[in-house]
Amino acid sequence: MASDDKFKMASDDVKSKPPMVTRFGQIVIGPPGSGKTTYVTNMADLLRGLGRKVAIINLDPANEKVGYTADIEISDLVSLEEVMETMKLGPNGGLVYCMEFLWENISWLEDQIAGLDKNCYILLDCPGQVELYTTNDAVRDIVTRLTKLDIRLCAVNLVDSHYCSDPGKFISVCLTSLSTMLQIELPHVNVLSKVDLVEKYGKLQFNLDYYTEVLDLEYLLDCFPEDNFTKKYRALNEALTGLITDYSLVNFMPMTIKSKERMLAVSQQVDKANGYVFGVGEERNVRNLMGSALGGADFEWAKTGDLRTDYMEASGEKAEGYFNNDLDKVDIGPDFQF
Ligand SMILES: Nc1nc2c(ncn2[C@@H]2O[C@H](COP(=O)(O)OP(=O)(O)OP(=O)(O)O)[C@@H](O)[C@H]2O)c(=O)[nH]1
Ligand SMILES: [Mg+2]
Repeated sequence: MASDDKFKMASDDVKSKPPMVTRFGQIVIGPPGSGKTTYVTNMADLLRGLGRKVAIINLDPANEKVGYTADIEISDLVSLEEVMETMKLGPNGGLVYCMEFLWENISWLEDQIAGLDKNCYILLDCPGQVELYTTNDAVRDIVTRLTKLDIRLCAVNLVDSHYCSDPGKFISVCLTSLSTMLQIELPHVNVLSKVDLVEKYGKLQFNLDYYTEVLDLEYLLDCFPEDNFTKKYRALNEALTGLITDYSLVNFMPMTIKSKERMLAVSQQVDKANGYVFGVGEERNVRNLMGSALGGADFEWAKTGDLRTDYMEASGEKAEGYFNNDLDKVDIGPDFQF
């Protein structure tokens, strides 16, 4: 068991560090179970397959069984179990404490990152506590510090796509995503994850594009029952849709780890958002550059067409075989299917 001293905040020890090399990466955030760790595992495989050097940083001390080997592991700094026991906290409070502890000891993370290969692309896997991204300042302070060290991050916010089948829940996740974008202050890509399961809890009221573009949320209000019991709930949702629409910041990219095409589309969007496409003296090979550039126009013509055929329409017609492009040469995990 650790002594109280072990978890004493150490803000006084944080010294300013010399500037580090320019690096690019993604910080993967989102509610519990939205698929962050699975995404990090498969995104690392995909990017490595495209020729990038990837380093994974696990910032979730509650992660137990993960499909990747982390290059930097928060549990080497702080153990969730010990925090819960020593500080008499539950799992949620413990996790928030761990992230605050990491911020107070940010020099530890800086030293670890300084030890990584200078050409590596960084993937940060984060805990699923929503308050860490909407109200608590620790994650924002950590990423601000990393940005000052010229680590150019894009936040990838995963939201489980099954929320699309419930209008109230969808409005709520749009609001959480908006609030996360405003709080984290990073280039941001929102992703509807597990889109292969989008209709698991019922058929969607609208096309998938409706949910990815988040354009006319007020149509969702027609899906609420018109009775006295839910009148106030409907009025609340009306106010919220107005707020989300006024900001006009939230939209989503649909993604499933079962589709390399979709994962690549997300990585291309992220490459534009964090500036990776423009590069800074980083070693690049042709395949890697193709990975950043390829396909944008192809995906544009039917933003969700393949997903509708594969996972939503009852036609049962699945795309078979290979895509006859560079993706065929990329070897990634067994979860992928064509
Ligand atoms: N069908 C399907 N399942 C997925 C996909 N992505 C993740 N999952 C499953 O969703 C579950 C949760 O995934 P995780 O990667 O652990 O989610 P997480 O966000 O890291 O969870 P926490 O760390 O607990 O917040 C696992 O059973 C995954 O196998 C997907 O694209 N499709
Ligand atoms: Mg996880």
